[in-house]
Amino acid sequence: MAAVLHKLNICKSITSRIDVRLVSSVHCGNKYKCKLLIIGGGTGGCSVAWRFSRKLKDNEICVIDPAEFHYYQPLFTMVAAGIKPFEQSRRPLASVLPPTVCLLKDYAQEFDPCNSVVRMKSGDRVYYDFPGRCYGVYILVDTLYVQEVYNPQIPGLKPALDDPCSPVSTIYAPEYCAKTWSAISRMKGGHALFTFPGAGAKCSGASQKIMYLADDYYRKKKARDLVNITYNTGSEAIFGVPKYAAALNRIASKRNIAVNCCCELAEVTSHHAVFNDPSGVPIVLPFNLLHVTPPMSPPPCLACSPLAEAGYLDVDPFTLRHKQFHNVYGLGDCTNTPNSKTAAAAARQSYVLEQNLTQSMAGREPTHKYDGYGACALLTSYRTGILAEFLYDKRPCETFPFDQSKERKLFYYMNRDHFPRLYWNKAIKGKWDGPGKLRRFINPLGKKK
Ligand code: UQ1
Repeated sequence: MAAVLHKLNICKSITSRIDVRLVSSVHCGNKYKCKLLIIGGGTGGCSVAWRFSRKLKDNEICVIDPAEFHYYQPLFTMVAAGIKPFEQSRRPLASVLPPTVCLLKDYAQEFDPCNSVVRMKSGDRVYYDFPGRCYGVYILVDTLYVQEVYNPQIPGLKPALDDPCSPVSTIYAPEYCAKTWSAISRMKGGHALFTFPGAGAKCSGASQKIMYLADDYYRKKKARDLVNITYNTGSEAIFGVPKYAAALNRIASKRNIAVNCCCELAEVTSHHAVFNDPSGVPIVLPFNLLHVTPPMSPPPCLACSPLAEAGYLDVDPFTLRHKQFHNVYGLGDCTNTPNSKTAAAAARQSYVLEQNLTQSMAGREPTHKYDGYGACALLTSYRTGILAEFLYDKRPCETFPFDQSKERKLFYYMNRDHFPRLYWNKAIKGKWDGPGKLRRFINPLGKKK
């Protein structure tokens, strides 16, 4: 038994209770059973683990995730702008999960939803079913991985990211965000290119934040005249919500930043980036600094499984229940819900999911509806920011009774100081249902901006 536990590197705080889960250990691997199986300890996974740790008995929840650390990803931009140290962006994964869950440090490899079992890389299996009881079992998958890091698609990009001397970096992976700061602070002049893909990426706000901060950095250094800044996005607009797109276009033009839409990064060479225009014609641009938002996708084990539709976990966009397998729910980055993939979205989804899953566990139909809420606090300089909040239909849904698309100092400080605290203390602990209550309190009449 000790050897088995050692092999799995199970969270130490729960090892005394693990024998409840380990139902057999045979030559083809160990078998575990649980009531709630969570795949991925991201924002959604941790939040749901905490929410159900208050409802289920000890040892009824299993989390599969091989990661050593949990990252607060919005902080990567601040690391890349020299505002915060990298260490503040992460905590050991085991420390941000409830002590009563069983953390299996392994990779989910094969989903078999017909038999309610997930096989892991080690060959061990987790059955999310207790025979003879009717509450069934639920899994959530919570991850969106940066393709270029694990499965390079853009020729030349991965070697450039890995070359410590190249000025190519990304804030979308912990490995490279500190490199962004050294590339920005080292560049003395020339072309600074920032990219965003047409499909398959988290919120586009982060890719712009770092650009506005770089712009401000060069202004402060009195070097802005020596730098050309360009934002090339494969999307049709700078931001998905028209109200904020208009504001961001104004900010970009005021700062002398060129914005090109429908311009997709196709290749990286040592001093040039190749883009495809809408008709597929290559455009070759020189760069002295290249910040890339690599295309992202759910991991292949999910994409190739019966749970996926076009690569993503196929859930109802409102109830978050799987369309076919009703004992499966999903939230976070891996689902095919058409919301912006942000921490704020996952936090709100975790509330809806908790309500619906609780109803399912009681044998009732889920009735709560996720409205697509997402938020992005966009730093626009070292003193200002805007706060985008919106729903599925691209309709703004602002918390404050004033226009949040205007640059304000308040949003800079909230992003720098308040949101990290909200995240670590409330959101991942399943104690934050979104800003709805706050909105009703400070803007009771729902005044339109
Ligand atoms: C939010 O709810 C959230 O989730 C925890 C974030 O991630 C840290 C955010 O960045 C934002 C902006 C929100 C929305 C919260 C308020 C108070 C408007």
